[in-house]
Amino acid sequence: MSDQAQKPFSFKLLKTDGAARRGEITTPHGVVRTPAFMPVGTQATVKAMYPQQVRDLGADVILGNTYHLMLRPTAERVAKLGGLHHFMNWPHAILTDSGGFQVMSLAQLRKMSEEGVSFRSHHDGSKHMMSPERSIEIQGLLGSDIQMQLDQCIALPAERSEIEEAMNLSLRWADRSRTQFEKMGGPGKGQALYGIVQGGDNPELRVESAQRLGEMPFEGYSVGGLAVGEPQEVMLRMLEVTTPVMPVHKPRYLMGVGTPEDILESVARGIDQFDCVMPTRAGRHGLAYTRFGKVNLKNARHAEDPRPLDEEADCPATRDYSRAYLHHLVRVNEGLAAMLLTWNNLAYYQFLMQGIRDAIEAGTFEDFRQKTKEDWARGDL
Ligand code: PRF
Repeated sequence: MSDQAQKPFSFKLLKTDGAARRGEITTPHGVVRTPAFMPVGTQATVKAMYPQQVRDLGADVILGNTYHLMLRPTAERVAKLGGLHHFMNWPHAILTDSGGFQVMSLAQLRKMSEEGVSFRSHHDGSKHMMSPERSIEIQGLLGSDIQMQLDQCIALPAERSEIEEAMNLSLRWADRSRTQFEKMGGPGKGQALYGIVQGGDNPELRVESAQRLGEMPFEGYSVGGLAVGEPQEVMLRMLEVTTPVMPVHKPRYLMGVGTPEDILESVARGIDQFDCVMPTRAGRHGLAYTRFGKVNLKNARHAEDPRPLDEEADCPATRDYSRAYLHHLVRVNEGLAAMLLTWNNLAYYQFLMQGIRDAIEAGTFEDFRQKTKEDWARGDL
């Protein structure tokens, strides 16, 4: 892998506008323009999309999931078949989540200990152990460019003592993850490992977590444990106290967020990377994101509407199909409904990110933010 050795992981901060940042992450599988939205490809596929289509929309990086892929088809099998990029025919950057969050939300009979999480598969009940070391080992077998430490994310609201315990455990796991990552030669292959800030809805714990993590040598830093049941204003307040104490010259990734508004407001508070199932999942449930807010195509009001979702858009799904037709496809539950609406939604998310990046570069982010919010508020007429 000599070409990988020539292209180590790096992050360049190109421009700031207020707290918003425009940057560039270099990985062995290409450059990621930030702020970036990473479409979710949990099962080695961005559901209902061809990889080339995802690329054509402007995605530089997608997200894969350790938990799902370790169970099926297994990380060992993906490695034997040439790694995740080759397996799924996505030659661009891939970020993988560590599995802790998915174990907590999906697996059965979970048991947490200092060592890690033992659990049973939600498919066949088979027994597994996820430790910080095993998670890094799996992400190494998958060959992802950007890897995540194993952490403990707890749902909110929660007691301070519970939040503090999870934060401290996550910090100890950060250290073990780093040791394993170095042992496997990750940095030498141009791969990156991000530490994850926890601390729930407690500002003091958020600051402590970010500071202690910042003293450890990671290529990037994630903010976890948000968008887990708290109001949006609490999430944004946590970002306001956290990002100022995070390393300036490393990328910052807000995990599992969010709506277009969450993304816009989080960029305004210094976040560089996002992932969320929202555009893809909503697309499979008849919901379209557009410049003028959300459109629920299940609704009978679209049954005879000949207009496309947005005639000025570049995406064929958005521009070339009537709302009446999309409504029909959703109502009869056709596969094409999911394909077209996912395409539209990811196109809108990437359009939003491009607008954000252009505005930061031009020093007009504040105007862009206001204008974008006005358009959403106008609603779909
Ligand atoms: N930790 C990890 N993955 C995550 C989260 C987290 O806290 C979240 C929370 N929004 C989403 N995905 N490892």
